[in-house]
Amino acid sequence: ESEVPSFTASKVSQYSCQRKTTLNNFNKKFTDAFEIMAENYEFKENEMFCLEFLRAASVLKCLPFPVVRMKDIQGLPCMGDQVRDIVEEIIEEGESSRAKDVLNDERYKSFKQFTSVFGVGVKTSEKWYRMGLRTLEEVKAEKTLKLSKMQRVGLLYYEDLVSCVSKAEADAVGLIVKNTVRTFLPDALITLTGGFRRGKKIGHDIDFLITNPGPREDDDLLHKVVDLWKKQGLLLYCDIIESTFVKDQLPSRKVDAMDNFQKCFAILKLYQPRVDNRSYNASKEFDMAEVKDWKAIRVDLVICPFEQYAYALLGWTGSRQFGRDLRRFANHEKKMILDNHALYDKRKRIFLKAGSEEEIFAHLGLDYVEPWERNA
Ligand code: DCP
Ligand code: MG
Repeated sequence: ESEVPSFTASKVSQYSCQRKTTLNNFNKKFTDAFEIMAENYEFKENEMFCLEFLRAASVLKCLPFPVVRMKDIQGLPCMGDQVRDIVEEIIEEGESSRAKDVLNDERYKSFKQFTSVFGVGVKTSEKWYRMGLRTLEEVKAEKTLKLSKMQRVGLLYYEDLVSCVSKAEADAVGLIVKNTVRTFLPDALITLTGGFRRGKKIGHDIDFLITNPGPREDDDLLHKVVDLWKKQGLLLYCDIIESTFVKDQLPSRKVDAMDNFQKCFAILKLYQPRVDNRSYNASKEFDMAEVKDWKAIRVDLVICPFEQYAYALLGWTGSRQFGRDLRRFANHEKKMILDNHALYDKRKRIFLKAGSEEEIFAHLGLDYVEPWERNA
C-alpha cells in the first residue's frame, strides 16, 4: 500500500558495522542533541551514559527518513528511556530542554573551551575547573599554570587549529606528505585516512597512514620526514611516539586503546597566499607586513608494517563509533579480538591475516561496508 521502500526497524542491527551510515543524516536535530548529551557525560567521565547517547545518535544517523513521530523509532535498537524522552520532546517542541540546559551549563561551557585546545583533555579541564578557571582567557592569564609543550602550542595556534581543515587543505598537505615521504622511501604507500577518507568535507586534523610494500622497513622514516620539514621551516610542532609493537602479541581488548604503531602528532605550516581585499596604500604598494600567508594545521602520521596495513587502515578510517562496534561485534558475536594491528580467533587460537579491508570484513562474517558508509 505504501510507496516508500519497506523499512523494518527490527532489522536494524545494534552494531553500526552491520549498518550503512552515510553523511546524509536525516535526523540531525536529534543526533545533535544526543551528541551534546554524550559530550557532557564524557566531561563527567560517565562512560556508560556517554556511550548510550553515542549509540542512539549512530542508530538515527543510518535511518533513510526523518523521524517525525514516536512510532518511527519503535523497534529500533539503543532507544532507552532517556533517549526516547528527548526524541519525544524534540518532536513536540522542536528542541530538547535537556540539551539546552547542558549548552548553558557553566561546567560544560568551560570544559568545551578547555578541550578545544590541542593537548587538553578531560583530566586537565577538570584540574583547571577545580582551580576556579572558567574561560581560556583566564587560563592564559594564570601565569602559575604549568602547561605542557603541546598545550603551549595549542594556545599559540589556537585560532588556526579551531577553524576546521577543508578537503582542499587536506589534499594540499597530502601532496607535501607524499613528496617528503617518497624522498626517503620511493615506493611508500601513503593513504589519507580518518574523516576525509569517509568523505567528510571538513575535519579537525588530517590523518595519514604510511607503509612500505615489500620487506624494507625504515624505523627512521618519520624522524627523517620531520627533520626535513624542520629545515624547510614547515614544522610548527611534532611529537613522535615510538612503536611499542610486539609481533604475535594478542590484540588489545580495550575498546578505545591507542595502537602501538610509531606515529607523529604534528602541526604543519601550510602556506596559502591569501587574497587580500585591502586596497593599495599611499605608496601604491601592498602593505604585506601583517598579512599572515599560512595556516597551522594538525597532521597525524602513522607508520605500520605492510602486514598490518589493512588492520591499521580499517582502524584509522573510523569513525570512532564504527570502530568500537566492530570490536564489540568481533568479541561478542564471533569470539574474536580485533584491534588496529590484528584479528585473533580465540576458539582456533590463530591470527587471521588480511591484505585488504574486504578480507577483514569477510573474516568477521560481515558484509563489506565502504569507507563513506562508516560515518556511524
Ligand atoms: N583512531 C584510532 N586510534 C587512535 C586515534 C584515532 O584508531 N589512537 C581512529 C579513530 C578515528 C580515526 O582514527 O576515526 C581518526 O581519528 P580522528 O580523531 O582524527 O577522527 P576523524 O578523522 O574521524 O574526525 P575529525 O574530522 O574530527 O578529524
Ligand atoms: Mg581526523
